[in-house]
Amino acid sequence: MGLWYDETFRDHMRLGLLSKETLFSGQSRYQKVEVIDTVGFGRVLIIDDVFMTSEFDEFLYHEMLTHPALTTAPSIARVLVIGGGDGGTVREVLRHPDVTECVMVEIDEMVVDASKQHLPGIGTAWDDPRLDVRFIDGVDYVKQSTDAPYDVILLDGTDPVGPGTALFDEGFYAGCKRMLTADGVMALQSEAPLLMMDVFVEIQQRLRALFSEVHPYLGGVPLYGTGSWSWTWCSDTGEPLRPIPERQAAIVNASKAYNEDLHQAAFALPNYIKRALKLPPPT
Ligand code: SPD
Repeated sequence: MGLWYDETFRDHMRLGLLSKETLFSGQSRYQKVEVIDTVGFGRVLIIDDVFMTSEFDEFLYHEMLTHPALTTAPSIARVLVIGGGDGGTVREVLRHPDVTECVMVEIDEMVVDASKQHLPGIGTAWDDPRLDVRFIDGVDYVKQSTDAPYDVILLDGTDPVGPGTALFDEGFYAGCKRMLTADGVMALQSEAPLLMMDVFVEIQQRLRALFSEVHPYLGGVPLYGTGSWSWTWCSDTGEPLRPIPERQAAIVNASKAYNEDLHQAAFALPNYIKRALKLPPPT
């Protein structure tokens, strides 16, 4: 009989996974990093007691963080990923043949090392020559870097608690915008609207202060509290519902979740979210 491993959400709700074995447990200078093998979700990466990704449902998260942005940005030659130490997001980015360079900025080398060793099915693109992994602080990078701006930026961080908080503040988002081309697209994970409405709305407000186009979109990720997850598409030009058909065609057949219909449907918002964001009511 295994042990139950629980994540507690907002002190009133838990998600428990039956664990077979702990494969890795370490404390980096930033956070506690664990990989467990579970009965139902396969191997699971846990950071500071929060479920980050699982072999069972990671595609639902990584495909939806990546492809709405990479199928709509005018150019996708240069892509920056901040966070994403398990490798799932860069794997999806590098499926796009038009990407020539993908820089991944991850603060914690232990997350990448543990993922390479114990989650090889998630990070399948580590050896892609287009990938440049840098173990530096993403906050400093976007505020200080003299690198050329990127066509697409993807933010794949943890939750806004502890060290992850810095990846949700205005200064960080402004730094990301500084590192984005004028017609570039940024997409980020923006938490569970139902469970974390206050956080979700605050993220939208901060992004709206910087970008003229800010569009949250939704999908299911069973590993995360309530299973209902959001990401947000931001840009100063264009809009998210006009994907480039050739870009979609290049990836849809081998995607587990993402397709043309899901792209459109994901941006449809339920009334409780429209009201919270003061968007026009449904007609
Ligand atoms: N509540 C957990 C949210 C985690 C979001 N990031 C996951 C990283 C997967 N690459």
